[in-house]
Amino acid sequence: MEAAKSPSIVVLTGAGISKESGLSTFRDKDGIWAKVALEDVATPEGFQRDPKRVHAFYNDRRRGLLAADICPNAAHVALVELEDRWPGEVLIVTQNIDNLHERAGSKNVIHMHGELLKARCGACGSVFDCNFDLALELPCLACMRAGGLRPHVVWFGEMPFEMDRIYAGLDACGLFLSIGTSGNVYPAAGFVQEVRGRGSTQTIELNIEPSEGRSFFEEQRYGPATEIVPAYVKELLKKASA
Ligand code: BV8
Repeated sequence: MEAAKSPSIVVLTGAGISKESGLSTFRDKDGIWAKVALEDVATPEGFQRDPKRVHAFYNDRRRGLLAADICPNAAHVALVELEDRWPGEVLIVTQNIDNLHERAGSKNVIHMHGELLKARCGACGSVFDCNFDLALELPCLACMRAGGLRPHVVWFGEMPFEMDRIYAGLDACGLFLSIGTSGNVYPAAGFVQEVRGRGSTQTIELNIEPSEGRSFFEEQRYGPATEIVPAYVKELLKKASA
């Protein structure tokens, strides 16, 4: 069935879209998981075992994200143009905990793995902006209790955020775009199979190299995100205005 002229689009992004902004990926050879074991810093058990170490891991990444030289790149900007000019809805589902999509100007963004610049209190559940180092002895800004603050991110074994809204978006979309993800982490890595099962959704992978899920995509384009994403968005918008 010919896809609708301007179907709704779901864009899944991973660490690869932020690489050329200067942020590390996870599974590249110089990536985060080459330097630290995910079990120690990205699981509830790791936090239970050594909260100081986990806070240090995220404080270091938060300071890195807030550094003056870290800013959105041409791939983030191209997705803003797509959101602004595409006649149908564009939903960005990001696995990233950086804020580069928002800083580029994207409005319709779901952070399924949480946000580095937010903190959550384990005692009262409050979530608040956080651009400072977290520590166990810091009191929660809402309940004033100390000892319960953690980064507002989803660790392995925890439920990603807004899954209902994500699956609704996948159900309705006519185009599923995956950008800069290795396709190793579920449930995000399974989204392409979700949409393939529906039969009427086009699927394309834009990455610097084939991902684990390459065979599930009808189309693949390889190259740096700052080159292939703007080119692909330009093509899409040209087709929509034809
Ligand atoms: C959950 C924390 C229950 C924050 C992260 C099957 C079904 C369901 C669950 C599982 C399952 N099998 C296994 C599981 C459990 C587990 C899992 O997937 N384990 C893996 C290791 C096998 N999943 C979970 O625990 C998840 N929770 O399942 O809850 C549930 C069950 C069913 C349905 C719903 C819920 C929770 C997962 C979240 C974990 N937290 N991060 C943080 O510290 O950041 S995940 C971590 O990996 C990152 O945060 C990142 O979000 C994620 C994915 O990594 P990528 O973004 O893909 O990055 P990566 O480095 O791997 O790849 C980068 C890519 O970019 C590469 O391909 C590279 O080539 C490319 N690239 C590089 N440079 C460029 C480029 N591309 C373009 N241009 C460039 N310049």
